[in-house]
Amino acid sequence: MAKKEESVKLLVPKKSPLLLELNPVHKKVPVLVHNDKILSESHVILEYIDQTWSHNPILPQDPYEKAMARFLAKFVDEQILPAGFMSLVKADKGIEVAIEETRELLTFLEKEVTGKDFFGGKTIGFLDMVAGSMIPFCLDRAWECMEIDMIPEESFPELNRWIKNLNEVEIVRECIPPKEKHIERMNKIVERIKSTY
Ligand SMILES: N[C@@H](CCC(=O)N[C@@H](CS)C(=O)NCC(=O)O)C(=O)O
Repeated sequence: MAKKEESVKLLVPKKSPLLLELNPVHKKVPVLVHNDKILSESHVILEYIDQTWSHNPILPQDPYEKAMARFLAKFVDEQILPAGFMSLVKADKGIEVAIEETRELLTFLEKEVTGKDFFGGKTIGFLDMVAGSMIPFCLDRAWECMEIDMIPEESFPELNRWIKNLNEVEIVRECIPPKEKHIERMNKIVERIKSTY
């Protein structure tokens, strides 16, 4: 993807001094360092990659589809993530209500991926990266810790097919932490959040 003389570094470690230096505003990963240029915030990083390596686009080319991919990525971050994680862990309104609310939000994604291999069409794109990293490979592992089958096959056949397709992509498999280890880590995060509220 990158030319030989270019230098690209994607930081994944936790709050190291380097992370604090590179992302003093949010102090969060991911951070992209490309030829000494520093960028944080995952959507911003993906947009930058899309523009920089434009022969290999991540966002759809059609303006409406591009706007919709951005809209749905924002929806995943701003609505599904807090509903699916924080509200279940806090469960102020009761866990069953929080689960139903989360499932209601997931039905929007179920419709969007219907009949497609990926949100991006035949190959993974911007929304697959955002929703994929957040839903099957993050939230679903936290739900598993809580013994919740949030995306049952019978209610979400299309999302399940999409998750299966994602798991078959080699580069995705290479980036995803081993399930058991990841669930162990998510368990600690769930416990930490629960004890904070
Ligand atoms: N809006 C940010 C969120 C980044 C984020 O929440 N990163 C988490 C890891 S997935 C993190 O660094 N958490 C450490 C912390 O909050 O202390 C993005 O999309 O990049």
